[in-house]
Parts: sequence; structure tokens; C-alpha cells
Amino acid sequence: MKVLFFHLVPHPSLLILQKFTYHYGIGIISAVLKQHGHATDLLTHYCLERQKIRKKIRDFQPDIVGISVTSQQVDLSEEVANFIYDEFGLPVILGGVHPTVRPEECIKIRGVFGICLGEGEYALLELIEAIRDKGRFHPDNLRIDNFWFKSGGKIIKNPIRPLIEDLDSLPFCDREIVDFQKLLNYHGYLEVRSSRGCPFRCAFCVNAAYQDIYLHKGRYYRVRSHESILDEIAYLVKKYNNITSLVFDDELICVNKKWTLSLFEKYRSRFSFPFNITVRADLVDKDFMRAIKEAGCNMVMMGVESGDENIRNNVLDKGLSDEQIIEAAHIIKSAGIKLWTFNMVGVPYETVETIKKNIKLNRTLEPDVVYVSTFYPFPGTKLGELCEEQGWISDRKVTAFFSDVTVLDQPSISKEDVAYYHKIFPWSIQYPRFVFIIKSLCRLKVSKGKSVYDLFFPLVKTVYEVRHRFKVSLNLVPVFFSLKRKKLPLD
Ligand code: B12
Ligand code: SF4
Repeated sequence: MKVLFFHLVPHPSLLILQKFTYHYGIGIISAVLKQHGHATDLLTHYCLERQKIRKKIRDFQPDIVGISVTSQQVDLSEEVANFIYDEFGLPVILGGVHPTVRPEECIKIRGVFGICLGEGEYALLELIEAIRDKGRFHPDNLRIDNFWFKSGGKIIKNPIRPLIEDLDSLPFCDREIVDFQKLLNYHGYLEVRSSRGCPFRCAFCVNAAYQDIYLHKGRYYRVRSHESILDEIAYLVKKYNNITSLVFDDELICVNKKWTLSLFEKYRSRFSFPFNITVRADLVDKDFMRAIKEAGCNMVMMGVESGDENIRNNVLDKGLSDEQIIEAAHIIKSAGIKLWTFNMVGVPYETVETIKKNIKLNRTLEPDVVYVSTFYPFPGTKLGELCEEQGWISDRKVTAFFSDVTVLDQPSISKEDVAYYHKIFPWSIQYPRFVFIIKSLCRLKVSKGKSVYDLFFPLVKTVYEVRHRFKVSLNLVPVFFSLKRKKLPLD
């Protein structure tokens, strides 16, 4: 059987980057299907590209189409599903985060034959083999766990199957489904996953919803064996060129520090690539950081999210004090490891003052890279529900990939302030001496509410992209100049 997957991305902005991003979910399902003798292919889209879809379907002749959907791409997945159904009559399956947390909404989409909730590897395998063996319309095909189907005006809801307990039983991700060498030539880092899930329950993250959906269905946080992870790296290093570093792209790799330390000890004896990992401030300690530095850790990514303790702990449910974050940053930097902080603006109950507090806190942390995203009320999360109840969601659409436009209309802060602080946030921390220029660029309006900054920044990003392709070493946006930092008071 042949399965054509779609990876839909929210917006053409940064499509270059996104195009070169690997989708693990599709990759692992594809590996399982290929292991069982089926063929797969993949299309990446940010809008309905009819000609490309027509050509691929004519050339590949799929038996079934699978679209991976996160919440910001649900409209696009509807357009793609409608188009494929109308033009080719193929069965279209939706899977991924959004069908899992909002199945009722997804199953109603015209042209959608079924939706897969949760893990898709064995559910999709079972479905395509049932279609192959019994024909597309056999009633047995409608009894496959994890799937909801539409049949005769009814919705058939099958139960969720247990979580895959032994991650080592899965094959390595199929990286041949994309031009993986091209991807590595572009950015050089190899992304690897060593675990699934996260035991925490932050109010803005989908993990809490997944823990509830999977209650009594097995252990939610699972790790692969060290051997399996290291063997996959060895296999990829042998197969591909131009790998310069590794990113452990887990939700949170260091949940069990003993396990993580032992992994990196073994890693060190086999590889010398520098690597990045994710941490939580309360899991950082001196010995751990020293040991992972010795193993080759170059940078850690740590969520700060808000500079206001009340918001961080009582709204975002992060469970971290300012002291813990400051101490963790100090330990990380003292160990000689770079720090990358993750922050949000426009979270529920945000004010201009709470954003300023976060700029101040980040300045104390002295991160090497600062990332700020605009809060989005994801369905199925505690804060998504709060925003819905409060009637704060003005529009679900995102206008850009790393958008500065908030979809919330909340009384404590205006949309304009969220967008403004989103723009100046990283500059205020890393290059405070440029902030007055950035502020002026933000305030100078050109047309349709767009500022000079709005026009200038995409240009800078493009320059960054182009230079990056030509292997000129630059740090991440917006770190373009390696000028000496100077601390300035927060205004
Ligand atoms: C690593 C990661 C990334 C990576 C890689 C993403 C990728 N596409 O693989 C990067 C950094 C690129 C990324 C980017 C973004 N991400 Co992200 N990311 C994650 C993270 C931490 C892990 C995903 C993962 O690899 N899981 C492991 C694999 C094996 O699972 P999976 O992808 O879910 O796939 C399984 C099932 O979902 C299902 N399945 C998936 N697709 C399909 C399709 C079919 C047909 C079937 C049958 C089944 C199926 O089967 C798979 C195997 O079991 C999740 C958190 C999470 N818990 O999911 C967030 C998460 C998915 N990301 C999220 C977001 C918002 C984004 C961005 C939009 C961020 C932004 N604003 O720019 C972008 C765009 C994503 C995109 N277009 O793909 C949100 C989505 C929330 C939502 N409700 O939609 C999550 C859930 C985090 C959160 N906030 O809670 N992300
Ligand atoms: S620690 Fe990170 S991955 Fe885990 S629930 Fe919180 S935000 Fe999500």
C-alpha cells in the first residue's frame, strides 16, 4: 500500500527554515510502514498548492493520504482534505496533536475518512492493511483502536490503544522521506529524540491533555535505551555528511538525571559532536552541568516563560521561583555552557509591567540566545480553556510562523503592546544599546499599520538565511552583530 503524508506549516515566513525541519511523527510512522513493506512519500505545504498536489498524486498513486495537523494548521488541512477528496476521492486521514485534542471538530471536516488520536504508528499500519485485505468499505475497517470514523451519518469512536511501552521496538525514524542530506547541508545539526512525553503539567502545553487522554494506558513519559539512541546516531553519522552538532529535541531530556548522565557518558566515548539539550531550572545542579559539559554539551534551552512569579506559577503552572531560575542560569554559565532562554509575551493576565519584569529577569540571566514567542491559547490546554471561557480569543488564525500578533483580546494588555514588546524583547536583553533604534523603527508607521521595523526585520532575516546558507557563522535571530554588551537600566 502507498501512503502520501502532508506536513502543513503555518505560514510561508521562515518556510525555508521549516522546509528543512524534520517531522518526527511522520518519520516514525513512515519507518513502521516501510518495515512492513509499504511505500510512503511526503509533501510539505503552507497553502493549498493544487498543481503540486495533483502532480504528486498522479506520480505516486497513493492508496491513502495522511495529514499531520497541529492546531494552527487546521484550516489548511481542511482545504487540502476537501481538495483531495473532491478531485481524487482518496481516503484522507488526519492525525497529530489537533485531531487528538479536538476530535469532534476534525471528524466533521468534509472529505475526511477518519482521524487518528494519539500515537499513529500501529493504528495506521492496521488501517492500511485492513483496507488492503478487506477492501476500503468493509465494516471491520471501522473497528481500529485510536481511530474515529464517519459511516452512514454516524461517528464511530474507537478506544485509545495503550501507549507504545518499548520505544526500542520501533525502527529508527525514516529520514529518507525528506532530502535529509540537503537539510544537514543547510544547518548541520542532527535532531534526535530520546524520549516521549513529559511528566510536568504546564498550563500552556499540550502534555497535560495527553496525560489525561492516556490515563491508565501505560506510562506517559518513556525513554529509549541508551544503546538504541547511540546506535541511531552512529547510523546517521555513517550515512550522512556535514553533521556538525546534535540537538536532543525531546520535550525534556533530563527528567531522570542519572539516566541522562549515563547516556552522555556513553555518548562521550563514541562521539565528539557538541550537543544541545532542554532543561528545567529545578533539574539543574552543579555536578550534572559539569558532567554534561565534559560530554560535549554546548548549550541548554531553558523555559523562563514569564518574569512575574505569580503569572509563572499561578497562571502558567510552571512551578519555578525566580531564585531557582537565576541559580540555574548561574550554574549553567559557570559550567561553561551557553544558555538559551524561552519566553512568552501576551500570556493571560499579562501587563506591560510583567513583560518589563521578564526583560529585567532575562538581563540578570545573561542568556546567549533569547527566544520570545507570542502566547497562543492551544485547544486542550488549561489556558486555552480559560481564554475561551473568558471570551478573549478574537481570532484563531496566526498571521506568521513566529508571529507577534496575539489572538487574545484581554483587558490587561492591548494587542499593540504585545506586538511591540515581542519585537523589542530580545534586543532589550542582548543589545540594549540598540533598543532606542528598534523602538523608533517600531513606532515609525509606513502603511496599513506596518512599521519600518516590520519591513526591515524580514529583510534582515532573509540576509541571515542567505548568509547561513553560504556558511557564514552567525548566531540566531536577532543576534547579528557580535558587539560587546552593555548593561542599561530598564526604561
Ligand atoms: C519537537 C517539536 C517541534 C519541532 C519539530 C516539529 C515536528 N513537526 O515534528 C519544531 C521545533 C520544528 C516544532 C515546531 C513547531 N511546533 Co512543535 N513541538 C515539538 C514537540 C516538543 C515534540 C513533537 C514530537 O516530535 N513528538 C514525537 C512524535 C513521535 O510525535 P508526534 O509528532 O505527535 O506524532 C505522533 C502522533 O501525533 C501521530 N501523528 C502525527 N501526525 C500524524 C499523521 C497521521 C496521518 C497519523 C495517522 C498520525 C499522526 O502519530 C505520531 C507517532 O506516534 C511537541 C510537543 C508534543 N508533546 O507533541 C511540540 C508541539 C507539537 N509544537 C507545537 C507548536 C505550536 C509548534 C509550532 C507551531 C511553534 C511555532 N509557533 O512556531 C511549530 C510548527 C510545527 C509544525 N508545522 O510542524 C505545539 C502544538 C500545539 C497544538 N495544539 O497544535 C506542541 C504540541 C507543543 C505545545 N505547545 O504544546 N515543534
Ligand atoms: S516542562 Fe516543558 S514539555 Fe513539560 S509540560 Fe512544561 S512546557 Fe510542556
